[in-house]
Amino acid sequence: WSAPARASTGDAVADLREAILGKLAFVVGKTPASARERDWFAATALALRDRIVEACMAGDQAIPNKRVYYLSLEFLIGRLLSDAMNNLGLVETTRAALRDLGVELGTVEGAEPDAALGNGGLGRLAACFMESMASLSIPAIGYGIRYDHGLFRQSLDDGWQREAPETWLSEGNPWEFVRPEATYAIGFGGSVTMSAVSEGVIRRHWQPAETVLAVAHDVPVVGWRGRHVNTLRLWKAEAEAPIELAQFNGGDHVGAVSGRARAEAISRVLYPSDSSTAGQELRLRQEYFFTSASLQDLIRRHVAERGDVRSLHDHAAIQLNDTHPAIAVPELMRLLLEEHQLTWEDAWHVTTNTLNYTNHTLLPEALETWPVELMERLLPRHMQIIYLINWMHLEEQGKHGRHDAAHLATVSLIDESHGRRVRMGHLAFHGARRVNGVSALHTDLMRSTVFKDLHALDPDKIVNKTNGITFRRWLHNANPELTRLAVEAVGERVLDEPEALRGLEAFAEDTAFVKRYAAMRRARKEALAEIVADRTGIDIDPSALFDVQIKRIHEYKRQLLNVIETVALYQAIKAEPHKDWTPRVKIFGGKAAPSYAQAKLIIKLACDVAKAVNDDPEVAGRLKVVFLPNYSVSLAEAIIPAADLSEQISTAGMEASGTGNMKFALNGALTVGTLDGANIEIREHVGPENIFIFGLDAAGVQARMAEPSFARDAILASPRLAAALDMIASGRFSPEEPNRFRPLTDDLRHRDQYLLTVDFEDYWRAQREIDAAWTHPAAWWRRAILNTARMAWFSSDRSMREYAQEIWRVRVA
Ligand code: DL6
Repeated sequence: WSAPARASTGDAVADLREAILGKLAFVVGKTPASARERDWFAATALALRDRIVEACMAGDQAIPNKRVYYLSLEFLIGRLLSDAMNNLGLVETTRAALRDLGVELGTVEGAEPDAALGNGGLGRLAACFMESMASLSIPAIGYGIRYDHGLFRQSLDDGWQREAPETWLSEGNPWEFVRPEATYAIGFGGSVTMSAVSEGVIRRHWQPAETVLAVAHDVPVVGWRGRHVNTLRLWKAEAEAPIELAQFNGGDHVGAVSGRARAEAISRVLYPSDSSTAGQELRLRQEYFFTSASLQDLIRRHVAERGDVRSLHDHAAIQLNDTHPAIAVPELMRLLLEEHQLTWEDAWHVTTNTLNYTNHTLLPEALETWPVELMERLLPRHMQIIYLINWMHLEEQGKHGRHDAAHLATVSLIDESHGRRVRMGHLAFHGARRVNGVSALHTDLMRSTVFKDLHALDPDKIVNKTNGITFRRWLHNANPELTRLAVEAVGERVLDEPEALRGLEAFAEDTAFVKRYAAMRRARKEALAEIVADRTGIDIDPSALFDVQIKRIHEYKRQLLNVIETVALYQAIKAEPHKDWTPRVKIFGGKAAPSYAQAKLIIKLACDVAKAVNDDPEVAGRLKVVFLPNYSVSLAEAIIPAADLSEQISTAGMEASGTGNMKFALNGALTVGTLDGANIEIREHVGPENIFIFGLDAAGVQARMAEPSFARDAILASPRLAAALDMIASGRFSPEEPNRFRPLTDDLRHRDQYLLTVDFEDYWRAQREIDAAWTHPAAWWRRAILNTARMAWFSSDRSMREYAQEIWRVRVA
């Protein structure tokens, strides 16, 4: 959808056309006749980047009173062309300019590689927040890593996930500006020496053994209607000495560049882990590398603008996106103490009034801890600072009469229970002014579980900030047809004020509107069917119910529950082939961490079930199963507007928030979900009659887990579940390797950590309720429209306003 801010006048089109041609000739070095789609993309992006720079320079050049610095190891930004065109109000102008040149905008958009600099929710949230901050004119800089290779490319080899490197930078990145003047030295290893400054005052100096350079690469982020432009500054690692010439001249050609390879390895690849710790030394190097570069950069800016580093907290709010940048606590202390000679008290005051921390998971396996031995080796000065912070923290407990060893062990920044490890969550918590969870339930669980004791010491520190999504990307760009409908129904202000979507409620039973809404969905389903046929060879019927689960593959997200329900449905259809079954297409997509064997086996099971079901003529026209390979942001943009049903079925208490759930509901898919994460708030907003909730809630999960034989009891109580498990375990879907799926079925029978067996029957019930609801189109569409109408609160503009007011204390225009 193109914002009407700039009309697509002949002049505007001609200007842009000339600008694109100029870039094509003088930057890309091609003629229109020789240009490939990718060249047209580069030329168009460069022409639009000029417009963004113009918008930036036309904007307020005054030094803002306070800036937000968003530190994130991941920014899952996807493609940027449609964002830029949309926010500049230049979609139609660009389309017309390219058409004049004989080029289709769609093919140019398709030639942009996804910048997959993130794994999933956490990274995509950072991207949405950057866009919202620019749209709200909140002065902000995002800091991250410019990975040469983003999240791996997934292919399916007979249903087995294969990983290949992703190469988004292979032809350069037209959006970025390299800023060699913003280069910082980042140290590793070495030793700490002491020197007496005056009597009783000792200064410590870190002498790193190794230094790597961080070089800034800036990507402009333009806000809605081009009103404000922020920067995403991504650091690339470079060696101080690109080559050891003497070594090279001595004949050691490979050894001469090995230092360079070691330095550059830091920004080479995104770690593909999600909701589990990476636990590698290189990962800690990445974390420290980008955190240190970002802190040095923002301090340099602050000192240049304000002179005195002591006022940093008045003019800077730093948000730590999860614990990945938690090393910021000792690093900011070190910089203030050693580079700026602050006293410990002053440095601690500035640090704890500047830093804030967002927690994104309570799963124990995902909470970062680093071995003390590794920290001492890689960051010896930081480890000393952490010891001192911890000593003062524990002393403080004593002053409040808390001497008991058990209490001190739980609040300590060092976990001594299995080897000595630094608890990065505790470190971030202690060094932050505010700590937030990402949905109401998640924040409550933070207070009552992982951070219970720290919370008791400082009850105002934890606040909730429920996640959001940018509607510019997830409604306007991803679903221009629905956006157009909304504009026609409730007016153009819906583009600026998501609350205006509520006006759609009045149309939920308007036959003409409903017809157009349904036609919109049908068109998107036809488009998705083409993609599915193209990528998998499977034909799906757009008139069937499209039931979609797209997200990282993880046991707690319970794709396996969905696959087992598919098997049970398959058996039920075969048992009663003449019954009037609601035709369904089950669509799966998502990547498994390369080392996560169980998750990869779930993908294989989904693919094997798909093969058996799709080949069985007895269920033809009732059930189809698809696993779409290489799930990505741009694939999500194609899938979400085509979905009728959104699967949000994690074990209650385990999904911190979810944001896919919001994208689907905004686009009018009905949710089948548990009372987990933001599903609970979605239910409050869309109304319980417009969402299908099933299963245990978080308290129920905890209670049930305590029962020793819950899985066996649940399987005994559900012949349907038992039969589905037996069918999988029997090798029916893997005749060439009958025991292939035993690791999955055995785990469910004996452990079932995520309570699939317990929730299965209620999930089955909810699914049959959905089957029945699908047979009443008017009521279905009413619910769908009410979902779209009531999702305004989940705009990331709302999230960002709340952060600005309650965490950062930054004024929003
Ligand atoms: O807050 C963004 C996103 C949530 O919506 C998901 O529920 C949550 O799983 C995800 N967390 C992670 C955790 N990774 N680490 N660390 O990605 O955050």
